[in-house]
Amino acid sequence: MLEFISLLRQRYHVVLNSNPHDAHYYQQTYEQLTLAQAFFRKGKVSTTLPLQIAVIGPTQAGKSSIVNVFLQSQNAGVSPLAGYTIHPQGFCHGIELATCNDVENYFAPFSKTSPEQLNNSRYDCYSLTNAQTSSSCLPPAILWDTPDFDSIDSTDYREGVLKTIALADIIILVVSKEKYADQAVWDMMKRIEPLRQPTLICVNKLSEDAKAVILESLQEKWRDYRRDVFPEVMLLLYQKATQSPEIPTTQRHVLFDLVKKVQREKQHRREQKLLQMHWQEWTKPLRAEHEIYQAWQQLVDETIQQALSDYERDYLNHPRHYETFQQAIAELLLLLEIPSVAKMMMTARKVLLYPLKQLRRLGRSRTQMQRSHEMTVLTQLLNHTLTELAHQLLDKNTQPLWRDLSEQLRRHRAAILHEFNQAAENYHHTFQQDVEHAAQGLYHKLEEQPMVLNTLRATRVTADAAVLAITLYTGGIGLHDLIIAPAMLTLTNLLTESAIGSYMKKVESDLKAQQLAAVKQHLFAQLAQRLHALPNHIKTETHFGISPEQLAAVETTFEEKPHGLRLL
Ligand SMILES: Nc1nc2c(ncn2[C@@H]2O[C@H](COP(=O)(O)OP(=O)(O)OP(=O)(O)O)[C@@H](O)[C@H]2O)c(=O)[nH]1
Ligand SMILES: [Mg+2]
Repeated sequence: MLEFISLLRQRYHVVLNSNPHDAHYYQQTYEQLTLAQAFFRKGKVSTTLPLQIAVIGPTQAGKSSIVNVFLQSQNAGVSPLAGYTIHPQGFCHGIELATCNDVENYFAPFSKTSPEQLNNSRYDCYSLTNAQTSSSCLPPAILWDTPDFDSIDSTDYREGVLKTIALADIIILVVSKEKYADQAVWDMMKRIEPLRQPTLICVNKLSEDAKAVILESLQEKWRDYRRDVFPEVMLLLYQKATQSPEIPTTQRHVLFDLVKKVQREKQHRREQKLLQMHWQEWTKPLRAEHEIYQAWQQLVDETIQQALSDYERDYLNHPRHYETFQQAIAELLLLLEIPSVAKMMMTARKVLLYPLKQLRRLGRSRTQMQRSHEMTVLTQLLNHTLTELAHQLLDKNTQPLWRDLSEQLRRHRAAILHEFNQAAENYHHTFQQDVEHAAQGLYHKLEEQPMVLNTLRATRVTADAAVLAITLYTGGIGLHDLIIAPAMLTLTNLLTESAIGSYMKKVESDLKAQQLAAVKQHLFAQLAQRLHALPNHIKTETHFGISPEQLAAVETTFEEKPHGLRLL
């Protein structure tokens, strides 16, 4: 799951940078994912970590001052300049720094540096040092001072804040009299609720008379944003002389009480809850993308289905355009080896010293060079399919992803045409074997009917048609000329009405079925595959590119379905 969250977060980051108009929405989710990623990372190391306490809050609330008060030291840098602390800074109190290696693993790829070396040229750094004090207000723990999360610049160093929050077992929220009601504060408190950290709210820089009002108002805010119990509050009066807050004597042990509420064993459960809460929202743009891809696949399939029916209508079942079976009859004529034709041709040309069967082979390559009507139909259908898809994409232009698809179709159009024509040539070439096979089938059937065979051989029209067939194979005429030649039409009628008439029909319909299957498999299925894969070429900066399979695979690992139903 951690891997998937990391991937998702990285994809949000990329998309965020290329979609300035939706930046706010993507930024929010990106930050939630930063928190979640960090929280899951904590889950991997939490058993070996010392207790972690994070002091968080808006800028100038007095976070660094409170860190110092709890440590009873001057470790944290305090300043009247807003946004003074910009890196997480941890202080080991009552524990050995040397035992904190897992903190380093947790923060990676952030670098650990000394507090002096932290500077605003790099935000992906933190420091971890020994507090060198022993405070009676603080249990053994790493106490973290954090940057603010509300100033304009804070988005630059937000990751460090979120990482520290996710690491914390206890949260100390520091607000001042001016800032306790700020939206940024409560958005953050709401965001971290699923982490279920015992919390202390410190209200700093208070005046005596404001105490009661602020406490009441805080309670109200908490109720508006959180569903858990209102936590312990520490009201800190504005200290004019020391310029630093003072912990009320009655609350010196408040952190020790909070330690008792830490339940690390519930980490895994909380991770699940966090997922459950946000999963649908985080993956919403992914699903929208998948829907578009699915619609694209469907559009491709429908358009190709239409092209196939057009192929049947415009070629296979077209009375004037369908040539393949006639070609089989031309082949048959050569197999008949009509003596009178052979004699006639022999005197006419030297080349015809060959037996007729060999002549057919000789002529084959020339026939293939001629463009058959079938090939013309197929090319037209492809052009029509691509144009139709382009139009449909233009209609859906509203969504960026559809625009990207449209662009890809435009870019790949020439290559697709080329590949298709190549495949069509191959198909046509290979299919000649089927044509030959059909002719041989007819010939063998005729052999079973010597009467018909002899009549055919002796008929004048057969000889005429055979001459035409030879002319076709030697490149003198095209297939279409052959089909419309009266001798051919008469011969075809003769065969249809002969004893092998019904067999002829069967051969013709079998040939068509084979042809349709071949065109479907070798041309249109390939085309569909090519078009289905078009989204893979879209630039990765503009879309998430996480496949439905990847998403489904990670969802199967949920112990509870994200919408709250228990898996049976
Ligand atoms: N007079 C007085 N000044 C205070 C008190 N608490 C904090 N301050 C001052 O408020 C200013 C900000 O305090 P910090 O502790 O640096 O605040 P912060 O929340 O860490 O601020 P950033 O790191 O900038 O986000 C400093 O100048 C402190 O001296 C107080 O009780 N009395
Ligand atoms: Mg500070």
